[in-house]
Amino acid sequence: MIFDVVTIFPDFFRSILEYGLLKRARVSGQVEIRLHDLRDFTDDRHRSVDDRPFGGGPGMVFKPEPIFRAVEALKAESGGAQVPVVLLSPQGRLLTQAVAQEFAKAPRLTLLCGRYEGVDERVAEYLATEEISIGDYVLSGGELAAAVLMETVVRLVPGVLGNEASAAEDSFSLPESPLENGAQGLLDCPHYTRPADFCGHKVPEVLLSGNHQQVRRWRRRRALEKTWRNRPELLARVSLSDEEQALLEDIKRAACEPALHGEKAFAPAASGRTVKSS
Ligand code: 9WO
Repeated sequence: MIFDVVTIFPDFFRSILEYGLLKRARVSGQVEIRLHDLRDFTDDRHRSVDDRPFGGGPGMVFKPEPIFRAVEALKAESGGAQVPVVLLSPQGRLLTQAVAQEFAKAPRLTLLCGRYEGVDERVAEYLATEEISIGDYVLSGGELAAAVLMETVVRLVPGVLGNEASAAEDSFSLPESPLENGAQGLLDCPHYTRPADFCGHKVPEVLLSGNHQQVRRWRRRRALEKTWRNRPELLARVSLSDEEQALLEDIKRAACEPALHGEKAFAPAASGRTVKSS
């Protein structure tokens, strides 16, 4: 997969390309990330990419010509293939795991990063095929958003994660481990490692018990609880098994009666409810 990033700060990306997944994906040749300096597509002596906004107001706006010229140059290079052109902007559609999965199918992706007070709207209207936001907050430019998009998409490119790639996409991710939030699932459950007692803060006993059925139930419960507390809107979009429904009811009840249950207590399965073996 090839990413073409158009930016006035290509050096901004150098360090993130040298670490972890993005580095490995590049070194193994599965992903190529090309950085293009927008100023190389200007035609004036000052290499200016911005101009004053029509209608007045503070600041400067990216003018259309250099961005159009940059994308035209990339199109010519890719021989007329239909390449998605993504403008990173807080006015865009929200980036989710589902959107990332769509992007991961493309052999090539062009990312446009704005700066200053904004980008001439004709870029969004006539050049970009998509306008994408990574969240409801304002950044100083599209570069961090482009980096976020690349990392989440590259993880989904087949082969990049090795064995994990299939695991993450397989339907098996539902029964055993909660789906990642963006994949329309639940938030992840808490994780622990040694020491079992850190300054008196103990790892939940069930995780040390070796009882895999109990561990599975506890993780499910804590994933449901985190989701209910922090992202309740996600619960509306996910279909819960009977066991999960019961766990959720119990979580809500426990939250209303913290003295009886203990807010973070683990309720054992001895409730007389049917426990599915799946
Ligand atoms: C600022 C602002 C303030 C109040 C109401 C709306 C607003 N929109 C903006 C805005 O679009 N600022 C941009 C900041 C101007 C171009 C550079 N900036 C930016 C942010 N580029 N890309 C992002 C961004 C943020 C989140 N997800 C993707 C891209």
